[in-house]
Amino acid sequence: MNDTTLHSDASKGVSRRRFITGTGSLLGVAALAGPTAPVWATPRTAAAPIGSGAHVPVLVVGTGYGGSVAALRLAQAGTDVHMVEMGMAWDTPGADGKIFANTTRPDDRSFWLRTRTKQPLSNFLGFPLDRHVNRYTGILDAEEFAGITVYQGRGVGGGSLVNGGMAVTPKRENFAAVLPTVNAEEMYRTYYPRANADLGVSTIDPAWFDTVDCYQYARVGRKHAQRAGFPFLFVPAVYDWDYMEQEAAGSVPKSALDAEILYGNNYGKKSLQKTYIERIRATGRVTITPLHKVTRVSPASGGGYTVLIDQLDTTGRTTATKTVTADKVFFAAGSVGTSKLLVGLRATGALPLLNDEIGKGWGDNGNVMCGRANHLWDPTGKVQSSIPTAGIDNWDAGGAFAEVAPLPTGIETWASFYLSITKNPHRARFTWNAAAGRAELDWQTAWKQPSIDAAKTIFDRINKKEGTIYRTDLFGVHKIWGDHLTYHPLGGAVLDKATGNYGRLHGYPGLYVIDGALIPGNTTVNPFVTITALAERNIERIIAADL
Ligand code: FAE
Repeated sequence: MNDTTLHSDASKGVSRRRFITGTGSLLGVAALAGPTAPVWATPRTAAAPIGSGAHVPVLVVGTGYGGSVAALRLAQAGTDVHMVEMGMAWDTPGADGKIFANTTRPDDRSFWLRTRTKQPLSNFLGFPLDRHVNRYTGILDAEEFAGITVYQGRGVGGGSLVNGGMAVTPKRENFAAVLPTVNAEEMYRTYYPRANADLGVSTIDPAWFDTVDCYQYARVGRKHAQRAGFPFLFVPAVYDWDYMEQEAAGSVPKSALDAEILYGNNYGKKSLQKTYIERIRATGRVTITPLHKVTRVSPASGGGYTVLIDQLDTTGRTTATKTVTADKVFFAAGSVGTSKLLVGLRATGALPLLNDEIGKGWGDNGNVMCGRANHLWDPTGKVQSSIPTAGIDNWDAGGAFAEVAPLPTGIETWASFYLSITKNPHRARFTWNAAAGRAELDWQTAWKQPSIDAAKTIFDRINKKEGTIYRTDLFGVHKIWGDHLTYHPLGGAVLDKATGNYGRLHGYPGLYVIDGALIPGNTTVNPFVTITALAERNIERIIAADL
């Protein structure tokens, strides 16, 4: 089915407005309603939030993948660690009984300090989907820079709270191009297996995949890929598949099968809260302070570092500023968070010896999205699991790896939807704007063209083979490509350039980068397994040599 037939369907009784409202919408068609009353509880704070004047052996900035690996291994090695996280704890159900909001019904919990949602899929059938929300320290940050919106998770668990859980190890032959100074043999023998095991990565049972309604969309994606001659693969994930089978059987509360993804997942996904952070808590050596944002790190007169931390309330207002000292500081604020902090600290004189590589080498992992309009005889299913399991690999021939993504609207859309990771050569740089007092990124929207070209090597061929066309209603009016965003920010403090070969920042013993900022802009696949594996490699060396 193409757009024309969709519209003519609408004219045959299902009005366009009713059709859209019926979608419920991933797509936030709740947009048609006004703001909802708050449905969440006051977030808990840490049992013992960090206090002004405290001295800690190790302070970790951020609680995503890099930060969680560092904290766990340091604690296991006998070091006390304090983790500081600007987002909320996400451990308290709201009045609706759920910790996290549903993707189809965004509320104040959904976005970081916005008064209007900014959903990645901004439109459906030409209707804009965004809606008013109250400003709140919600879970998904849509951070806007000049040429790109960068989506990031906010809260204890970082991006693991909001991501699709696709846990992909890059092909070994591609790894050398990503991180040429890292010993690939060691990574594939030790650190990738460790990361996969400790993240709880596994692959769907292919027999179940072949029969269950909620993966019809992925089976259609497989059929189209294979008929066009592309290699299809199952993509591993961090979801509890037994739980999903029970969801499908109707015996447990639904999560993946209730369209939960972008704003958190209430049950089956193994976010860091259920893996690394659970083990971190079990060590008894780590304190986690949410709703606290690190703003400055500078050498302390008696050795170590002075760290300034703003305590935030849930409107994002600073309610106190704390000063602590730490012997060692790990920057794990994510590619954007770490890069912004470091360029600011260098420019404002807090850490003037940081080198000229700080802020450079930032990329979007070549992310670009698109939808295809299928024929009427190729439905993709009303109920779609929010956890993708299928990929189309055309990296070697066309520079694109596409995931067959869900469009869990609750009604049949006849749409196939894809997020492609592509070989995009462009790299941007963070710089400090002294007048505005903030870091800026010089990415240009036009730099997505190589990504579009790469994605077209897959989807032009599939469309030709199937006699189908691209959807033009998902990212605006008559706009095919979702080329304004990324889910996968990488780089800004690149390994062996801004840091040594294990993440030590030049000029400042005891300061480390241990997150996605180390990776130079692209991983050839979804990034969190590589971020975790690299952090495992680096922290092992740092513990052995520096502690
Ligand atoms: P990250 O997980 O972003 O953690 C950084 C933490 O630091 C965050 O919790 C911040 O709130 C916190 N922070 C930042 N600044 C400060 C500060 N100044 N003070 C205190 N705290 C601070 O970093 N990747 C995949 O591999 N597979 C997927 O399926 C996938 N899907 C995605 C879907 C979405 C919608 C999004 C947004 C991302 C997705 N990703 C996916 C990307 C993945 O989540 C991301 O690469 C990692 O989370 C990055 O890990 P880091 O440890 O670098």
